[in-house]
Amino acid sequence: MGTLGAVFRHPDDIYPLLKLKRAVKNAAKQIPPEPHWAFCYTMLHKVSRSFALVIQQLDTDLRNAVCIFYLVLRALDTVEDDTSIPTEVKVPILLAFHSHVYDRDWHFACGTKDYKVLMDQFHLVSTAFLELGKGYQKAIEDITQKMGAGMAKFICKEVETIDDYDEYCHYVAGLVGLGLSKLFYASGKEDMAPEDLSNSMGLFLQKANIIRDYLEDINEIPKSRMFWPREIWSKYVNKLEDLKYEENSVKAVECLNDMVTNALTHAEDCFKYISALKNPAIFRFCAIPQVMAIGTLALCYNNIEVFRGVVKMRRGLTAKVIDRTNKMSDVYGAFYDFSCMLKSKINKNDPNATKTLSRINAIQKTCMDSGVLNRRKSYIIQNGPNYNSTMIFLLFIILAIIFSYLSANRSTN
Ligand code: IN0
Repeated sequence: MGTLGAVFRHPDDIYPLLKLKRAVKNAAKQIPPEPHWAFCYTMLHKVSRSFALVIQQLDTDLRNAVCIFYLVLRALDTVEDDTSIPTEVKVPILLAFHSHVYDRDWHFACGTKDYKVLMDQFHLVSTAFLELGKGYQKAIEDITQKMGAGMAKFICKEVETIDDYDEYCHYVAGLVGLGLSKLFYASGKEDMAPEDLSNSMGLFLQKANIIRDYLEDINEIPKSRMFWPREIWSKYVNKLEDLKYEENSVKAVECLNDMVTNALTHAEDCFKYISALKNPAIFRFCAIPQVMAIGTLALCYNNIEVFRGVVKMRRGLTAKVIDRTNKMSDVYGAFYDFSCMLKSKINKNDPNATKTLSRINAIQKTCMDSGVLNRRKSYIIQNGPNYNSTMIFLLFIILAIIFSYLSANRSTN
């Protein structure tokens, strides 16, 4: 279904989509004048479209630190992801990456498209990094060192057990949570969050990504990337790649549901982390990706399309999440809605149905016990368009025609 089709099916996406478009346009105008900062913010917008907007809403000092942290991590990721770099070249780079950020002359060409530009111009990221406060620099260096070492460890090691899976996700995402908590603390705006909660924030996001990206990762050329743990997939197939073949559809969906059930264990730590945040901009920055993650898990659950193509939340729904995630009641509301959607897809014959149901019930209980689940606009997709919203959509079209007619007349007079 194309973008226009999606908009017709969900006319109430229009307003948040327009708002998001306007925010993207405004953000483009706010790019700083200094060439190294201009490069960093332009790059940030290229590699993470909607997330960059949320970063942009943080106060200047912290915003610069998060922007650089994000780009350093993306660069490290580009080295890890580039399957054409031989292991004996890759490992030393990963291990020393934390010191390269201090070196304006360091350079390593790899990656493709925007990531190639990021790597080619990495000296501009280093220049900006060196202008950050020492507390921010130390936090970024420390996390980059630990993450590089963790990535190097997993270059030659497969994700066998669920413990390995949690360990790998800790290196590539849990540490990001720890690093961000350090940056928030260094900004003086937040208390230091407990390490286990910061870790869970990253694990919840990364597990949703790993589930969603199965096909892209398995089809990676020249070599598949495999992050689903053998301990889970071996209950269903002999080889991880077998999940993508049509004859294994039933087993594939059961395995997928097992993976989603595993990811759900982190949701409650995420509530604890987010509910302790005090600064509204930091709150949105942390809460929006988590709401997107539960939305992605709900969309992927029991969905064979994960093994056939790209399963992504529609742009309009992303725009709604960005527009509506402002306080804790919005987070509980969104988690409640998306877990209802997931719950409605549980098939009692699924081998993990009971476990999934009990995790969803626990999440819903926390949302209800919060006492703040209020009357709100639901995220759950209705069958067929909402006619109230259709009327608004039609009215909008009529107003747009009148408006363009009036402005055309004004310019001819
Ligand atoms: C992130 C995380 C992120 C944000 C806020 C709090 C976090 C706490 C712990 C761990 C990570 C946290 O969010 C981004 C979101 C993102 O980039 N979204 C993309 C969409 C997409 O599909 O890629 C976008 O374009 O909008 C995130 O996914 N990661 C990330 C990386 C660096 C930083 Cl500083 C924060 C990546 C990952 C691997 C999940 C940690």
